[in-house]
Amino acid sequence: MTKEEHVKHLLEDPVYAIMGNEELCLGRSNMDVAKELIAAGVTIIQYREKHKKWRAKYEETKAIAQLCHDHNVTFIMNDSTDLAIACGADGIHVGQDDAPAQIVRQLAGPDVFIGVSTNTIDEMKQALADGADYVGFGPMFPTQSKKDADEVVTPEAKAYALHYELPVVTIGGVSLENIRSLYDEGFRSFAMISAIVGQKDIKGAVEKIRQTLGC
Ligand code: TZP
Ligand code: MG
Repeated sequence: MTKEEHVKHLLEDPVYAIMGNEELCLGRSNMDVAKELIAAGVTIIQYREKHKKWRAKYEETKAIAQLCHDHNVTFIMNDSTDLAIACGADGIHVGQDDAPAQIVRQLAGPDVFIGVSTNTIDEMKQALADGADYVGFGPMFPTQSKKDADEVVTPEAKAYALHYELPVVTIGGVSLENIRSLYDEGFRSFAMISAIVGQKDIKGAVEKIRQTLGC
């Protein structure tokens, strides 16, 4: 798929699923979770695995990336540019402590789809200047899934995000109960861990989210 097609997934599909760290996935293996996400019709998957070593991540993401490609699903690697290149990921998602987007671009080339985690207006401005393709923005609500999460975003940052130049993927504490409120505020893309892979019935969870959003 081209980068434009990945952007299209982000613009047209509100559901952005983040997987990895088995304790966040009810102990299921990453491959099993990836299969369930694809069966649920998810079109964007980010692999965010903080516990395993490089080689183990490489072995499993080679297979998961291939599965995603076979199903036209955008596969994004969290944190690690070298792993993304090695496994053939479509995209790379970096945080404020990872390689800056412009370095990721130098290393991975013009076609790779790059996301940057942001919490403030300055971070959104910098992500744009660095050549990111989208930003993650949050936490929108308190979250249990990331121990060192930033403070919940300010109303000023939220207002800025709603008129920002790049696609904005909201993240952090997004749930079936509150997702509609974010949608009604104008947000259109939602990255979730606990609301999707933390649910026993992944397919059912995705369906309910889509119903709640009416798309
Ligand atoms: N980055 C900011 S908040 C967060 C990440 C990875 C955790 C999101 O998990 P959940 O369970 O959807 O709140
Ligand atoms: Mg990171």
